[in-house]
Amino acid sequence: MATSVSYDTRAIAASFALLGDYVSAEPYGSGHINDTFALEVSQGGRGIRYVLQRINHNIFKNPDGLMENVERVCRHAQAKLQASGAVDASRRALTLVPTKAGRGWHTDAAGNRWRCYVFVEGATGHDIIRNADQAYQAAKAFGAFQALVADLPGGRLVETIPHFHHTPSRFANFQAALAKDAHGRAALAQPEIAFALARAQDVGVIADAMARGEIPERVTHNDTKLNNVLLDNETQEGICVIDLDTVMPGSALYDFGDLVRTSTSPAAEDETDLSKVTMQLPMFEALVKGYLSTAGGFLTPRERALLPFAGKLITFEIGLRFLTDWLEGDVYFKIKRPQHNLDRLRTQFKLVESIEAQLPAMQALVK
Ligand code: ADP
Ligand code: GN1
Ligand code: MG
Repeated sequence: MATSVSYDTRAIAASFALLGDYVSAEPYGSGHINDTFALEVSQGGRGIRYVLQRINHNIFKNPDGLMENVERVCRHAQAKLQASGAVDASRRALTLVPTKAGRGWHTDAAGNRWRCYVFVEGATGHDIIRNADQAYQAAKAFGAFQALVADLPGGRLVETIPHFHHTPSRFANFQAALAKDAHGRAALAQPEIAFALARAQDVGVIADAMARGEIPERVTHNDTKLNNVLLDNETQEGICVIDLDTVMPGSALYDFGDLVRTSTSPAAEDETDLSKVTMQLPMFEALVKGYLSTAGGFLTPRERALLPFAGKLITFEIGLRFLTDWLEGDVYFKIKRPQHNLDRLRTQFKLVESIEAQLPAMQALVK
């Protein structure tokens, strides 16, 4: 849903233990879910930036559980970085700024949950992949993230959104939205609906194998799109994995798959010229190399074998979610134009087709 609400960011910023004077807070980034601001405070006359974020509680029904997860992961990451003697630890993992009351988040009078992070300067979250080195670096960073949280103490993380990557449930949601067609929009997406229905046999491949115990449950990120890892502007190193809202139990395959979805095509997620949408094999190769350089030590043979298919499945799943949101009247993802979700779902399905055509080559590469 498009948001036009304005917030008293000065008052909200005042709740956090910031040692400086409020200068400004500008909307920042291109995330589809939360409201993110680049907050600037002046400290002794020097501008220092933070990220101030409103958690979308329409989507995250348990924001307290979500923030517990985020706090645990940040604490664990920082402890490991400190132990390894990293010099720039505050750029290598997210650091929460506590509130003046010593909490990890602030609740405003309207019930909105806010958090504040140290701003990772000198790094960028890219919406579109530019070269194979970026793909390598992004995949390496997400693999390292999975390795980092593999020994997270304190028990199972809260499931911030249950069944988040249970593709059969996503398919069932799509079928229900189609049956309702509450906004009379199905007529505008007939080829895409047929495309989706024709792939029903794919949806259970990973979820069913997990249920049978053939694929392990791990702590995973679950939203590994390219712009959720910041690449260092100088070195291109994947310096910091961000957007920890969906870190929870899941499959490593969906994490790798979302990198294929977002880092192999030279087109934007909402590109309207579909001729630009294609899975580029050299980018896939770089993703495999980068990912295996950090995750290769713990992946099972079955997980390795399914890496190419995972790229197809999650691209299909996210396409289904855009299609469902289109049918339901744009209630989930932020949109900037009337047919935004329709444009997004078309790029996803075009990419699924491109992956399908190249699956044998992708499988040969992984072998
Ligand atoms: P969403 O869930 O809406 O995608 P994100 O947590 O991904 O929200 O944040 C949105 C954008 O804000 C990111 O894509 C990134 O560009 C930027 N961002 C988030 N956290 C930081 C940070 N600590 N430092 C610098 N930029 C950040
Ligand atoms: C959302 O929050 P953001 O923009 O990083 C969504 C992901 C989708 C993605 C599609 C919590 O990610 O699941 O894959 O959009 N996040 C949530 O671009 O639903
Ligand atoms: Mg994001």
